[in-house]
Amino acid sequence: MAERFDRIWHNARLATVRRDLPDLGVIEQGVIAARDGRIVFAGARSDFPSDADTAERIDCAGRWITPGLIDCHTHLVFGGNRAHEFELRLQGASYEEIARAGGGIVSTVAATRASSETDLVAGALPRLDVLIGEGVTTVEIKSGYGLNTETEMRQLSAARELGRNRPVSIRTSFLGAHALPLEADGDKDRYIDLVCREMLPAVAQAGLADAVDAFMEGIAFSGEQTARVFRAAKALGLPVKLHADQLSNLGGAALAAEFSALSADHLEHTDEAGAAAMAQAGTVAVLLPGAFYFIRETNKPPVELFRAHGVNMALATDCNPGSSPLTSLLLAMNMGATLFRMNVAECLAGVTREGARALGILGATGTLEAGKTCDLAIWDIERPAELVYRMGFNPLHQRVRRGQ
Ligand code: DI6
Ligand code: FE
Repeated sequence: MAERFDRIWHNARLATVRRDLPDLGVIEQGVIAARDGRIVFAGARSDFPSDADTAERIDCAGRWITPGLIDCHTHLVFGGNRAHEFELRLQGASYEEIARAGGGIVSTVAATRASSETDLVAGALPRLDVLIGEGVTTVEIKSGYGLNTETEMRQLSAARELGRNRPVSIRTSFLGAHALPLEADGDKDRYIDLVCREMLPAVAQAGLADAVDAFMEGIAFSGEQTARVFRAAKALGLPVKLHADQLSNLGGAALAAEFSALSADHLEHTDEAGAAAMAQAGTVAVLLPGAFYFIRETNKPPVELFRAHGVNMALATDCNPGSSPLTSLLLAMNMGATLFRMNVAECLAGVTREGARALGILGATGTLEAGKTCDLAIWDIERPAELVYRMGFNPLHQRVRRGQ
């Protein structure tokens, strides 16, 4: 009997981004077939069963299909904005100086605490819609602007609600250890106690977090404090990730690797030992060129060391009000290439396969292959390099999520 499909996309060029194929795993004359929201065939037309019984056939007229894009590091849900702080920075203040003077993250915390869940969802939707408009089908969203149990949970709950409001998969990370709230009175250890003993168990109990993140930095938390958060996360069965070596090298990459973190993110100041440890642990390097650009960082992440050691690299927007008010993954790819010298295949894998790996969901999404969720981006381009090359131009023809 002929095989049955709900829908096929034919006359397409596929960038499958499969690891086992060279470069981007390109298949000219490609076909994708879906059933029940999953890919059941992604390959050459010549291998596709000619007697297939298909309910709907979509002629792609030679367009390119990539996996739906994945933004694996965002702080999309927050109150207010920090345009005023941007003005101060234009007058000469640095990102770190503003943070130390009580601006920065804690000012967004005040605005977030004053926002209802409805406000938070309404504020994030326009940002999410811009990402979706570029073919994004999965977005990671962190908490970290509540810094108390109630507001952290409200932020995460708003993130989950976004996934019910729009056809997009949301993955959440609890980032209670993002900054020290004012009421902690400078006592970081006591605040970390609160994170580990109260906030994290409550978040885990409510099923609001898929992973646990922390900000290890001079203006945030030490390696010892980060390790306490990670031990508490592991005890609850949650995977970890880390904002590591962004402004200075405190050994964040190595610490993340020690805890088998899914990813270590930023990494502008990571050294060779850190890169080697990440390779050994299979920890993905999530590079965030929007933050590098916006705070005018001069140290680049050691992309060549990552290549030499075989560390997988992802790219994300880091969308947040302070260091990266960026809602374009396409522009993040362009910046990954121009600022960090990543090549086209690395940039495209960075927002698909490696983004999925950084979220621990590579088994379900991130490449075009049978068995995965049918999340696709269909592009009006002549070659994949166009996705990386242009600035401020969106060639998306259509986005498909779960086969729809
Ligand atoms: N690193 C960042 O770049 C963001 N958080 C972090 O840990 C910045 C967050 C902000 O400035 O609001
Ligand atoms: Fe971040």
